[in-house]
Amino acid sequence: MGLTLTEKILKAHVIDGEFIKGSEIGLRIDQTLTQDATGTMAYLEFEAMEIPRVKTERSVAYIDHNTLQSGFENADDHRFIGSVAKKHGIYYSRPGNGICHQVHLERFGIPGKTLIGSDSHTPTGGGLGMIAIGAGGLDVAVAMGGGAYYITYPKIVKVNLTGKLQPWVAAKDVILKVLQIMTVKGGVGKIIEYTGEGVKTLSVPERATITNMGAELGATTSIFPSDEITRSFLKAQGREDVWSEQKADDDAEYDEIIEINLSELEPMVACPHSPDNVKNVAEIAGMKIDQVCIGSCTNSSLLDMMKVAHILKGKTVNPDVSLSIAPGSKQVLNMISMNGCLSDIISAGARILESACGPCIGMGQSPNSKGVSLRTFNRNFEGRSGTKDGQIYLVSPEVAAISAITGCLTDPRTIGEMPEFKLPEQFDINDNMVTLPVDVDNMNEVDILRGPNIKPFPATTPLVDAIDCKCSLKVGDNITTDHIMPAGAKILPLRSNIPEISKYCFTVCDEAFPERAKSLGKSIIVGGVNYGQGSSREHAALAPLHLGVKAVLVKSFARIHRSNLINAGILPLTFVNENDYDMINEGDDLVISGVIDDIKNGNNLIIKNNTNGKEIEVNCELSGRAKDIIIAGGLLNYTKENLK
Ligand code: MIC
Ligand code: SF4
Repeated sequence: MGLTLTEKILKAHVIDGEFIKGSEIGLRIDQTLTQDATGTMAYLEFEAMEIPRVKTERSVAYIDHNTLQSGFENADDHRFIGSVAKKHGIYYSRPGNGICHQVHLERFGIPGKTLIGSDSHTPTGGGLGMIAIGAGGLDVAVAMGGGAYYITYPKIVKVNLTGKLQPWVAAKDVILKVLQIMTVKGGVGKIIEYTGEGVKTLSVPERATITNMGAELGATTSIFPSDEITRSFLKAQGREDVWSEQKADDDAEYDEIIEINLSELEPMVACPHSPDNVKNVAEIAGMKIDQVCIGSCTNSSLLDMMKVAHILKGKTVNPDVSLSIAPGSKQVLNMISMNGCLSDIISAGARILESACGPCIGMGQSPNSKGVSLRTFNRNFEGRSGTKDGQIYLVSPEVAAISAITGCLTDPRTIGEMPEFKLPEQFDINDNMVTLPVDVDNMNEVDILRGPNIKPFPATTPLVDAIDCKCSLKVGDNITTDHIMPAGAKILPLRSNIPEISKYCFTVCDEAFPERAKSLGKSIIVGGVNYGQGSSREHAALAPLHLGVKAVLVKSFARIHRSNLINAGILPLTFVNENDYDMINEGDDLVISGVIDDIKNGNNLIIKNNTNGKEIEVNCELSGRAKDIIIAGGLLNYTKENLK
C-alpha cells in the first residue's frame, strides 16, 4: 500500500514512538518560528533550558504582532528577542519585515521539511509542501534545543480538488467551503492533505491561504504537494535549490475523503462569530458595511494585493466605509510600490498600515459600535476586533475590495471580466531586515537586553495526590483562547508579564474571574466542547496557572491548548459522560483523590462534588511522556530533569 504525503514526511522525521495511527510520535523538527507575542515566553523558556545554541536547521524570530508600541513594553520585547536571537543562533526578522507566515513562506520554508511555530497559523507553510504545525512556545523552545515535538499520529483527510476556480472566486472560498463541511472542530486529530487535478490550478500563495486557515478546522496541519508550481515560486524567490518534489503515492489510502469541484464554488463569507458560520455571498449580498480590512497572514500576498489594486483602480472608497490595507511583508509592499498597485490603492482612499498583524489581533482599527466589518482574516471570534459588539465577516480580498467601493457586501462576479493575475518571474529579494546571529565563538559578547516588564516564566509545582477545591468558572461550548486570554492593543503588551496579564484572564466571559480565582487559591474550570480553540498562546494556560487553576474539565479540547495545559502542569480532564456537565456549577466544592496513581495507571478519575453529593467520572488520557510531564509539574520541569 502506498503512502500519503503526510505519512512520507512524518516517517522521515519520526525519532520516538511507534508509527501507528492514534499513538504518540516524536518528530525531529527542522525549522522553528516564533512571533513576538508568544516569543518572549518561548525565549525565556529556551534560556531556562540552558542550551547555548539552537540545534535546528533554521530558527527564525519574527516581530509582527505587537508593533503598536504605545508604551515601552513592546519595544523592550523586540529588543529582548533580537538579543536572544543574536546570541543563540536564531535569524531575527525585524519589525517592518512582515507577518511571520508570509515571510517564512517567501524566504525560509522548504518542501518536505518539518516546521513548528509558536503561532497557530504556522500551517501556512503547508502551501509549500512542508509539515508545518502550530505549537505552544515551550514546545518550540524544546525543539530549538533539539528535542522532539510530539503529536498524536493523525488521521489523514484527502481533499480532492477537481475543476478550476471561476473568475473572482478565490482560494479563500475553498477553505471557507471546507470549513462549512468540516466545522471548527472537524479537523481535530487530523491532517488535511490536498490532492487532485485542481491543485495544479492554484499558485503557492493561494495554497498557503488554504493551509493557513486550516487552523480554523482545529486540524494539526494541512498540506499541498510540492510540484512544478512550487518550483517556479521558489525560483522566483531565488531559492530553486531548496525545491524537491513532494507527493502522495497514487495508491495512498486516506481515512476520509472530501470532494471539492473548484468550478462549482461561489464567493463565500463566514458570518459572526465563527469561521465555520459560512454562507454564499449571494445569500446576504447588499448588507450595509462600515469597515473593510484587507491583510493578515491569510490574505496579504502580492497576488492578493494586485487583485485588490485592480478592483480599486480609478474608484473611491465608499463614503460610509473605512478601508485599511496591510500588505503581508516588506517584499509585497515594495513590489506593489514598484508596479504601481500601491498608488492605485492609495488613490482610492485606502488607509495603508504597516506590514504586520495589526487589526487581525485587535491592534488598532477596531470597528465602530455594532459596526459591520468585512475582513480578509481567518478569525471572527466575538470581541477579537476590539469592539465587543462588532460584527465581523470573513471574506476574500476580491469580495472585500469591491464591497469597500459599493458600501455593501457585494458579489465580485458583478465586476465584469477578470484579467489574468500572474506571479512575477522574479520577486524583489532583499533580506536586509533579517539580522543574522553571531558566530558561536562570539556569542558570549552578546548581552541579553531585558526590560522591566519581562518577568520570568511562572513557577510550577509537581502534581499533588489530592485536589480539593472549588469550581471557579463554568463556561459553554467553543470557548476560544481569545475568551481565555484576550489580546488587543491594551492587553498584548503584557505578554511578557504573566502576573499582570492574568488580571484579564476570562474577563470577556466574567470580569470577576481573575479576582475570584486568585482569592480561592486553587480551583477547577469547567467547559463544553472544543475548549481552547484558536490561538497557540500558552498564556491561555499560564494565566490560569498563575491564578491557581489545577484542572480544566470539559467535554472536549482543541489540540494546541490541551498540550499547553499539560506543558503548564494543569490537568486536562474530559467528562466520560457528557451529561455530567450539568452536575457541576460554579462555586461547587470538588474533590479528586488518588490523582497520581490514577494518572500513572491510566485510570479514569472520580470527582466528588461535595455540594450536591454526585460523583463524576472523568478521563485524563495521557501518553507515557505526557503523564511524566504532568507529574513533574509541566514541561519545563520535565525537560530540566531529563537534561540532567
Ligand atoms: C492569533 O491569530 O490568534 C495569534 C495572535 O496569531 C495567535 C498567537 C498569539 O496569541 O500570540 C495564534 O494564532 O496562535
Ligand atoms: Fe497575525 Fe492574525 Fe495571522 Fe495571527 S492570524 S499570525 S494575528 S495575522
